[in-house]
Amino acid sequence: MIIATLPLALLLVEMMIQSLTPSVHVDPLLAKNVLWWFGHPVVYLLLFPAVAIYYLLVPRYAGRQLVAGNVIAVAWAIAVAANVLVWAHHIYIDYPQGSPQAALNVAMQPMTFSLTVVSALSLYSLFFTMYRSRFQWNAAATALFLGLVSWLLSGLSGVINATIAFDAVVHNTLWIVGHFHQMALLNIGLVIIGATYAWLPELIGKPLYSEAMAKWHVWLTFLLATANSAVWLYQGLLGAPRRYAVLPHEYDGATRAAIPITIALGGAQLLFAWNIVATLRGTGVDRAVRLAAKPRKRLSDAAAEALIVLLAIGLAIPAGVVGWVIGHYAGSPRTRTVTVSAARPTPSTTPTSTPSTTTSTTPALGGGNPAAGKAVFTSAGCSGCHTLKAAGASGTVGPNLDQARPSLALVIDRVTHGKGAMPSFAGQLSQQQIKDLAAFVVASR
Ligand code: HEC
Ligand SMILES: [Cu+2]
Repeated sequence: MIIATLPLALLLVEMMIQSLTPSVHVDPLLAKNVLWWFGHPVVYLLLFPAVAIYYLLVPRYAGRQLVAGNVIAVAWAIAVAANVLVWAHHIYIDYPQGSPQAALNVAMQPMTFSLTVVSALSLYSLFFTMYRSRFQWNAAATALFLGLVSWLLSGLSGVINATIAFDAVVHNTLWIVGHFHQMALLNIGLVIIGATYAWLPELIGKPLYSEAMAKWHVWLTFLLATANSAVWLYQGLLGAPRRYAVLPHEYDGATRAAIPITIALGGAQLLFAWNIVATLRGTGVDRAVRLAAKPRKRLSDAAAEALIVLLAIGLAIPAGVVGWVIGHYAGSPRTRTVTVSAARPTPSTTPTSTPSTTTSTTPALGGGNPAAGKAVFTSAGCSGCHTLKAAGASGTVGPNLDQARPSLALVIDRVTHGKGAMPSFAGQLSQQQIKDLAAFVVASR
């Protein structure tokens, strides 16, 4: 952690100096390499303690020794060293022409794949430690098991991310957000939850308030957070960009469906808070005594808890479906109108066919106003992904528009329909705004 922090702090200081003295120059590509050289091990620092907890608790609940423990120990020792050598898989898409970065990035692919072997071996040994054991399915053990399942699921989306060809499609989209939330929240998060249920009672010498409540919490967290990540993965594959406060509207349907899921996920954490507070206060002791005296009461307690949770799910799922339906159908008619009429602008040859509503429109630019287009270019967020000198834009996600020199028709088509990582703006921009944009891009070259 300390090793990683110092160079990052240095980078920050350099950037502060740069902002005050523009003549000082921090090479952006070097800065990104430095950030991830130290940043990737920081990501792994989250994983290592979680892995250690698996190795401590899974054998305990399985009642037997870890399968292939020695092999795993050697594998992780190698992984600790090797994980420093995969930093550039975070900047796969950054390779300016003529720089050695492209070759470096390609080399990161096999390096990254080799690291997944260690994770795969770990999952193999942990699952086989549980397999055919008398596994004790209490809340802590369930959390660990579901954490392992999540490690497997998010590991799979990690393996495909490790190829440059696939990353070119999902780079800077919500797919990435879905992937790392599943890894961090569900693998590492469930381990923390499991460890709390396992060790808190031992630490304070009081029983857990409610094992049943803990199990509900663990299952709900797993199911809801998995669904939540799935929505991000899905939106990402459709091209929804990440780091947007407001997404292009075509993604609204899925976002609305995610809202009740997220709220229910937050609500499920109340079960955790309640259980922990009650455990700390020692309510579990009284409860254990009471339950021992009246064994029948236990059933109704568990049933009441279950009823509350079922009610929450029962409300959340229909709300999600309704949200999705509203979101899905609300935006669609507008999208289609734009599509049809914007599809065939024929610049320069047919000045009469262009509607001249604005005085400053030029027929050669398909009825668009370049000055208005410039403002749209900035406000619609094109600058985040594209380089275009005339707009002062230096994004690197999509093609450099100064070099690509797209035709009027291509700009209108891409902005209207999107392609790959480029979102469609049809639901967000009017037909005239798209024409203005196209006029601006074409006039700027
Ligand atoms: C989230 C990032 C992103 C945003 C925002 C974005 N684009 Fe793109 N754009 C891309 C990507 C990626 C491509 C390449 C798509 C492909 O061909 O697969 C692209 C392609 C294009 C092309 C085609 C270039 C060529 O020569 O093939 C044009 C023109 C274009 N974008 C214009 C725009 C305009 C105008 C905006 C603003 C309304 C915009 N883009 C917003 C990512 C983006
Ligand atoms: Cu990494």
